[in-house]
Amino acid sequence: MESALTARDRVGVQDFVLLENFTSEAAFIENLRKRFKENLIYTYIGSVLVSVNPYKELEIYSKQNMERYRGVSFYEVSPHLYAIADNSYRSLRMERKDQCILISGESGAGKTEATKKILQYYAVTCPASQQVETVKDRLLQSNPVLEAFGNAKTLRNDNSSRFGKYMDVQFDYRGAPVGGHILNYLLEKSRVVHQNHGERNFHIFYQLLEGGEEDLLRRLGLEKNPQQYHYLVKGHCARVSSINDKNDWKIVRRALSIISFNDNEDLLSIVASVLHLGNVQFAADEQGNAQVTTENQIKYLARLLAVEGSVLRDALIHKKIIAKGEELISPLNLEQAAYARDALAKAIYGRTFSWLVNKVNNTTVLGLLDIYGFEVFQHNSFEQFCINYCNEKLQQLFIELTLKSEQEEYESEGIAWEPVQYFNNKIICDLVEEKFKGIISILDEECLRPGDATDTTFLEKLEETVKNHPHFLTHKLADQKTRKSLGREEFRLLHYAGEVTYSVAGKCVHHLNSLSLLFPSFIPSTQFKNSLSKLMEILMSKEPSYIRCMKPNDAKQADRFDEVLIRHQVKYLGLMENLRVRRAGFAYRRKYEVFLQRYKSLCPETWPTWDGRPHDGVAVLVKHLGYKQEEYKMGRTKIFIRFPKTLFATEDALEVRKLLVFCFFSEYILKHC
Ligand code: AD9
Ligand code: MG
Repeated sequence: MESALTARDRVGVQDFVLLENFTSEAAFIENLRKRFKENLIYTYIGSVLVSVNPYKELEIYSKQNMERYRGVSFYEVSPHLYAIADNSYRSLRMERKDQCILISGESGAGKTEATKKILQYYAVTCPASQQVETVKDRLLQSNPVLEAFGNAKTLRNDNSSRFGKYMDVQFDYRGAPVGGHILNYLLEKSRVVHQNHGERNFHIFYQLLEGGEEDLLRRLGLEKNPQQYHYLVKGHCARVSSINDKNDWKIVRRALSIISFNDNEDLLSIVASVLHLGNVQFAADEQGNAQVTTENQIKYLARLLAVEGSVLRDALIHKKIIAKGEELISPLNLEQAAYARDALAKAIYGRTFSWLVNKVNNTTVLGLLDIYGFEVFQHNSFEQFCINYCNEKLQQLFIELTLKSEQEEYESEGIAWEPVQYFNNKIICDLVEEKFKGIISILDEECLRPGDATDTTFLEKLEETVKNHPHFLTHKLADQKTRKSLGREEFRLLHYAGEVTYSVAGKCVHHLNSLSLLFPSFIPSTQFKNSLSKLMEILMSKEPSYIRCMKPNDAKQADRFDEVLIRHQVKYLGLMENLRVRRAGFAYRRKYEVFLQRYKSLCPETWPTWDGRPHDGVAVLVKHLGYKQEEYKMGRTKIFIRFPKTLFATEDALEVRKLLVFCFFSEYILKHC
């Protein structure tokens, strides 16, 4: 039998708070590495679960394994998503408090997989009935549909979520799921018309072309070959070895029918119309005005979208301006017409996606949040800005709630709290969202200003307003050395996770301007800010659990642990900070009942049973074990132990005792049988 001590050497500790050298990042990473090598991808920091993507199928998600976690105390079993899921579910039922599970991490770290596995856990372990079966089905089946329309292959992840998702699951008084609700955040619509090299458009387009039955494709006027469609060839990788579009199509079709879409074909008509729209071409007439040259596409579009062809054609090559209360129609040049076409394609797709989410919802709490991870590309535009701002907000929530709950626990247990120093990223959130002087305010103001607003005026305004901010930099504001790394149409933000340089060229102001012309009520950045702040309100009202996902390498490979990449994530997920807060007081805490149950065999007075209050039993037990005054504190319902080594000694004693009992029985058997 392996002793507790050697097992710890080999597989590390299952809770970082038990690390002797808890301030050392190297020790932290070493612990992760050991566990990763043994396929132990989950580790705790107190009640926070840290997960490292294994990039291979592990045998830990079976029904039997789910049963192991059902109703079992957090620390009795090895760390797992299921423990978090089960713990939230139990708190929901016992304490009648809404719960939420926040899943964060960078692109490809495993957030979506974690969400799906948690949903599966609930589907299998929660009580069932006919109605519940329907709800479960709908919840589970909404996933492939939303992934088909909202996920795409990117350089970082072959199945990258290009929208944020917050999912509520409602349980009845018996603890059975009776409803669900999904909120979606900012779909990356620019992908509909453009993809970077090595990336794809949303999965649904390829699935439809690869898997769609012949007569369906004929009705939609589509050819099987993705190369025929301008919107599908920008990234030069229509086919990806890890993705089976044909198979996925079957899954999506089935899922669509389970969530009872009778109007499947309408939905697919819209998908097809986006592809046709992408193939609409223009040529300039003598005046330089754009004319449509692809009549065939207009014909299909008219049919699929049920509009008049001539109206659509006119709309694509003209713009409407309202000046001094009068409506003016003026022609577009080639570039403008192409821009309008793409804007229309994005808008159609974006609205279809929202419609789809609504449809899934119309059929209500434990929330699951799976949002896009922090992103840094070579070229970062408005969308990366929104995504990173969202992550910044989640980090802020994490810091506030972790500290808050730590503090509250000490208070409720009657134990003195000493404040901890930590980096609060509120300063960066303010820089983005403050009224009048935040980046979003300035951006919107510039967008709404008619006529002369440009990317440059936006940048100048930004420089003027936030010039002395320690987390903001532009070419003009930078010192000699840094200046070289910044273009004139860029600004840099120092996020909690690291520096990101954003481009304003042609993206920000221009992009927003034309969109707000198409949909006057649509001001994306403020809208995004408002929906985020609503989300934060929802999350604040619930009791949070956290899953922090990490990716071990950029090659999407199993068994590769890239230390540099891991270190970066440890840093920007704020894990060391989290550990420090957790260890600032007591490394380990357990309810008296749980502690007594586990260790009662170590003391003759508590073994085999203790008849008094668990609190008193633990007091007798730790006295017997020789705990010193400064090593622990007795709270109202829990014992708090300050140093890991105290606990290790107790654990080792338990191992030795098990060994003794085992020897005793062996001897007994040998003698008597
Ligand atoms: V993004 O921000 O949406 O781009 P996610 O959602 O964090 O990202 P995702 O869950 O999609 O990442 O995981 C990426 C890939 O890693 C999956 O497609 C799986 O192939 C792989 N993965 C992730 N988690 C697990 C796991 N627990 N077991 C096995 C996994 N493979
Ligand atoms: Mg995802």
